[in-house]
Amino acid sequence: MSFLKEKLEKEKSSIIESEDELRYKLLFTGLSQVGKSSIIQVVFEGVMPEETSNFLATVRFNRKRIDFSGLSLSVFDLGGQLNYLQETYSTLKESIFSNTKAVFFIVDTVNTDQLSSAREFFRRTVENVNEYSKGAKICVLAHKIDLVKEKVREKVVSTIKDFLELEKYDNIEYITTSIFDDSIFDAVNQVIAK
Ligand SMILES: Nc1nc2c(ncn2[C@@H]2O[C@H](COP(=O)(O)OP(=O)(O)OP(=O)(O)O)[C@@H](O)[C@H]2O)c(=O)[nH]1
Ligand SMILES: [Mg+2]
Repeated sequence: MSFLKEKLEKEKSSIIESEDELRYKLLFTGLSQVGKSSIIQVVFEGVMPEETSNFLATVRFNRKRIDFSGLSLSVFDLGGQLNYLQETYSTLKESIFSNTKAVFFIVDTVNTDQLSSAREFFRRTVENVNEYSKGAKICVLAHKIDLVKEKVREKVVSTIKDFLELEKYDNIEYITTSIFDDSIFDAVNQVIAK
């Protein structure tokens, strides 16, 4: 076996450890800076929303074991920079997407200039879920809604929905969220409670 292949195999088995198979696996994905790490730390780790403003970009991905609401969770936070997503959506996709119970795909409601890239990764997210964790819940979060003026919120939210072509898919939840109010807690609870 070549050195690289061996390294990859080792990495794959370390992503799926036996203890994790018993945990409820949640995946947070989406482009860089959309708020994935902030959501995880605010909802599961008691970090104050204001404390997230200087977070560094996630390198590759992070996995955390968290006990929350009586559930033992395995929470995967995928780094959204393109070089990391390219890796997690290709060589690592089976390990990343297998055994997943719910996937949150986060979209920024303010920086909408990268929506075509978001659509591509959303499409691949659905594809990977269907291939490796059929039946897992998929929830799109139209996030950072606090930054969008009330009178244009509806329009922005429906533009994102159209852009991701959500009408093409069945059973995908679409929720508007912010870490600055209860909406993010409600969204996560709603998805994992079902
Ligand atoms: N206004 C506002 N800002 C938010 C919200 N959620 C996250 N942010 C900010 O968005 C920025 C990026 O957040 P991160 O959580 O690091 O983004 P990420 O998706 O993990 O980025 P990568 O690790 O590069 O993939 C931070 O400055 C956060 O404070 C929100 O609901 N509202
Ligand atoms: Mg991050």
